[in-house]
Amino acid sequence: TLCSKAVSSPSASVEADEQRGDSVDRIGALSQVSGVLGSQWGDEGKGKLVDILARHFDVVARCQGGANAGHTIYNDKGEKFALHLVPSGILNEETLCVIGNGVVVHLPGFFKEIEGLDSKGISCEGRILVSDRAHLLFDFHQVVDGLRESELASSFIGTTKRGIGPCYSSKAIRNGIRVGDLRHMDTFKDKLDVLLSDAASRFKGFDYGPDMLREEVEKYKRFAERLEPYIADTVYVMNDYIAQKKKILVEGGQATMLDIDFGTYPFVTSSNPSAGGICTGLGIAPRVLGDLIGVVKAYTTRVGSGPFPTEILGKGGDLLRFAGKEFGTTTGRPRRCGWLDIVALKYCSQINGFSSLNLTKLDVLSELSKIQLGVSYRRIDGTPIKSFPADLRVLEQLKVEYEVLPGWKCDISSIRNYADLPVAARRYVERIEELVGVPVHYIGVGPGRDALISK
Ligand code: 2SA
Ligand code: GDP
Ligand code: MG
Repeated sequence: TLCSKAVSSPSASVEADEQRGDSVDRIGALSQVSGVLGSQWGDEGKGKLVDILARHFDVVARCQGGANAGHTIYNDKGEKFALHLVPSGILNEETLCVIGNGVVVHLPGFFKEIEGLDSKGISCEGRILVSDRAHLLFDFHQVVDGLRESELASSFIGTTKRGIGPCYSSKAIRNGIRVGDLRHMDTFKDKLDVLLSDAASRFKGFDYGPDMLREEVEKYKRFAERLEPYIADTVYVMNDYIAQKKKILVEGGQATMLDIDFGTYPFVTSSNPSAGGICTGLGIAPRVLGDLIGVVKAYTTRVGSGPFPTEILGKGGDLLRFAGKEFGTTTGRPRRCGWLDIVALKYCSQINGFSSLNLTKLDVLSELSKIQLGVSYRRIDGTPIKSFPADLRVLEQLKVEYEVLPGWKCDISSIRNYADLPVAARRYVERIEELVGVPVHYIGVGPGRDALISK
């Protein structure tokens, strides 16, 4: 059923236009350097928001992660785009996209992504800059990712097998190869040999011989030429843009609960998807950072292994998975589903200092007659837990206390004004604001660009 106040054709209504005006004002007022960060375990809908905001920014930059990210966007014609390494600003022709030093770059995937965009009429030439300081992620990193996962057997992390952990390991152990090294092909072969020999000596299943090295070097000679127009000193470019008062939007990949420092270690990714990653991954100063928008799904999902206190097992979880189409954008894996976890969200908001939240996928909860909010944790002995615990054992055994709120039981996907949402939906939004202490400025009620309510 459609909600009684819902307008049937929102794009044609005067009300919707006015509302869009409001949201443009709010978006237009965002700080010179703003960020969009995942505040759960990823897939909150960051790509959609970045695409919407991009029109109001000169630059959209990625600062961490790599092609493990999957950011889904629908353009005005309803065509679907799944972006991995390319920033979600690419659909807006005026926007320059930057892949910062903190990103790990798999060139075969990068060129494939660019070709895919090109075939859909999106030209990337001259619109993407790749940092000369970014590390190259090779096919072998992906193979090693798979071998490590197999070795872990039942305690596997559930990585995307995109080579992320192994590439950041090469970076940290200091034998990684950077984008800028493509300009010195004379030493490239020896550096790559060190990496491949290392992998071969560590993993029995790793097949390595001189042919592989020769072929890989030949391939990278061609990539080096092809990438040359994209390579830049992005630290200089970013700071120059900042000095010129240009507007920069940072697009986070993954999320704080997957952060290598703050997430549910070791069930995390290998970068810092939280606010700190913006500075280290782009070379910009903390004091230039302004608004940081936390993207929060109206419920919670997680792909891969690891603790998930508010997970709904069985039928309830299946219901959310199908209603929300919760399958990995990169790997197609079914996402685990659960209730919104306020304890985790408060922890995440503390770490990042969100100025506002974008609550997404509120429409997905429309069928439910009751909605639960995980508001506090207790140890099995009953003692309250103050904040999100680091200890995996505590996390696995804790008891979540829930608040139960009434559902609204009607379709809200065509509503564009906050006031037109059913009372129960508004109560849900406002209870989240109250509990987290951060205002919700944007509410997603569908995957499309127009399905955004400004509050
Ligand atoms: P990795 O590959 O080393 O970064 O995996 C480590 C953990 O991080 C999780 N991770 C993600 N979680 C949600 N979404 C991600 N992107 C894709 C998407 C995922 C997909 O948009 O759907 O398609 O499966 C993402 N990338 C990394 C991962 O699940 C591990 O828990
Ligand atoms: P990201 O990794 O944070 O960019 O998120 P993903 O793209 O991996 O997953 C979010 C999914 O939800 C995508 O398929 C989006 O098209 C979709 N989506 C985003 N916002 C909304 C919303 O408000 N409602 C609905 N129904 N879908 C949404
Ligand atoms: Mg995703």
